[in-house]
Amino acid sequence: MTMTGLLRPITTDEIQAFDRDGAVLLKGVIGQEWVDILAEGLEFANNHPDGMSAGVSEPLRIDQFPASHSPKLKELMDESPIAEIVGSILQDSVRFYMDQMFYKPAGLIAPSAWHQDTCYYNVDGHQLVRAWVCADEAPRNVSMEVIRGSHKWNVTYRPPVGMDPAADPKGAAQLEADFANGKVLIGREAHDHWTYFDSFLDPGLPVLPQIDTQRESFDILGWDYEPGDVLLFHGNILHSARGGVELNHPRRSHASLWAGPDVSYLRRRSQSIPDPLPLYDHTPSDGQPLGDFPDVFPVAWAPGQSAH
Ligand SMILES: O=C(O)CCC(=O)C(=O)O
Repeated sequence: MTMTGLLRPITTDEIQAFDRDGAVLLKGVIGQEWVDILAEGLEFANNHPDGMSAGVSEPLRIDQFPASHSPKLKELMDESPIAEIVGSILQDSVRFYMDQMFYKPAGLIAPSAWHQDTCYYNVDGHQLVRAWVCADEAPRNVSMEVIRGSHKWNVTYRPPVGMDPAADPKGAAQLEADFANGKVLIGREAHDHWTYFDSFLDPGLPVLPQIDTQRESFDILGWDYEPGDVLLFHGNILHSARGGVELNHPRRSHASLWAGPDVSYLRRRSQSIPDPLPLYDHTPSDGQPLGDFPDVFPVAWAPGQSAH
């Protein structure tokens, strides 16, 4: 089958909206064959849980790095126009960092809690972009929401995951010592077995605001999403997915994280998701650009590069 490239150019208005608001919904940019590949790839990942699958058979299933074992998701990451779309918004070259699956079965759709993405990972920079695609229609009441402009608040909130240090003070003290001694807090073995609660939450970071109980205090942006659209949002933006409504079909989404040239490695005390596996063969220092590891993070798209 001939696969289509980007269906239409990304407009100046869309580039400006992403910069200003921290998120933009790009309507009708990828073809139906990519939506079919996405659906197939998500079904494969859902049916083949691995050590990085959280919430198997539950209303919110989240997998880390699913493209590493789901061939169709790998094809989506390597061959679809998503890298070009992200690069076109940044107007710069982009490297793939990691991906996740959020699989919500038909029935009562689970919400996804408000959070920022960057604080989970050992990366830092302004050119961090999330590309969110869904294999199913997702009206606003089950799709993503963001706090407009929060990508520029210059604050890193505490990820809402991790064990409470009070539950295991000795373990927590060991972790603080390991961090002070320069250890990477989550090792390569986490790729075989991992949960959101293996690490200790980081009391040094501010707690997330209570957004859902004070929605009118925030400038919340949301969209009706249709397959073929790509939602881009900034790595530092506060975002969530609404839920609590019944659907007669699943809501299956895939989110990939992409990095422009200003993104560098930063060992974070709040890290709760392992580094990409091949990065463990290196010993990156804080501030080192991801571009220093081209074997791990090759350039996926650069301006002027011919489209797939
Ligand atoms: O799809 C969802 O429900 C949540 C996605 C999300 O929070 C993310 O991509 O960071």
